[in-house]
Amino acid sequence: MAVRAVRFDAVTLFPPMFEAVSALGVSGRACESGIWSLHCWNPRDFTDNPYRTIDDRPYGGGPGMLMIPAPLQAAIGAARAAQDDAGLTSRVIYLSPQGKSLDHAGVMRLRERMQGGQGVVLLCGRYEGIDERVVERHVDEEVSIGDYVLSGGELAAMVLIDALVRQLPGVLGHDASAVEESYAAGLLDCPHYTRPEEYWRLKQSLARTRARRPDLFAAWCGRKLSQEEQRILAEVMAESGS
Ligand code: 4FV
Repeated sequence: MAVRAVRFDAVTLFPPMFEAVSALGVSGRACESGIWSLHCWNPRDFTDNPYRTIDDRPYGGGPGMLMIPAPLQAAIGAARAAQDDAGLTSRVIYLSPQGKSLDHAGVMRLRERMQGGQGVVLLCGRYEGIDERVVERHVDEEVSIGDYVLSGGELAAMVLIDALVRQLPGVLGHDASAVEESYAAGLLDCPHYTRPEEYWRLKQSLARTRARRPDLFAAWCGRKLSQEEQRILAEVMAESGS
């Protein structure tokens, strides 16, 4: 059964920000290979005034500015229509501190939905947020990535995309690593080590000493060696053919 490519549509004033996940690294490669796709819709492209206004002061006063409904509703509508054209249903997720905390289980639930033919529209606020009427009329779910306030929802949207795309078949070198990762088994991941640096240094000096000063090498080998030293010595012997 062909695995359906998952599709995200982001409503954002800053489409270039999303290149961090769509054009770089593991998620970028997966996007280029068609495992997932991203389309961006800028509310400024849906304004009907020469100033391309997309914000206004909060009704009843208060600090900062809010994103006004009309450009947002039009951009959401365009994203939903595009997903419908692609044969997908749509789920509109608003990234906000008032949302449900994103966790591994939430990522996996959303992955199931998307592999089952649901597109996700990621609504990214800026300023103090968006007019609540847009939330009431167009948002299916509010999601938060943490109890702090960002300058915009874009980073949160990319966190969600990255966490989900890593769980898609064929994205990570070997799907095993997705399973081994933290949380997949409900546990934190075990510590991982690359070979410690001093390992390299010892190996290099052993090989050089053996080559240039077999006397010193013999003396060193005659000492009480640790497990690690014995292992490194064996490697040096093996690699330089003894
Ligand atoms: C946020 C969060 C977040 C709030 C106002 C965007 C900002 C601005 N989104 N998890 N924490 N959003 O701080 O998701 O519009």
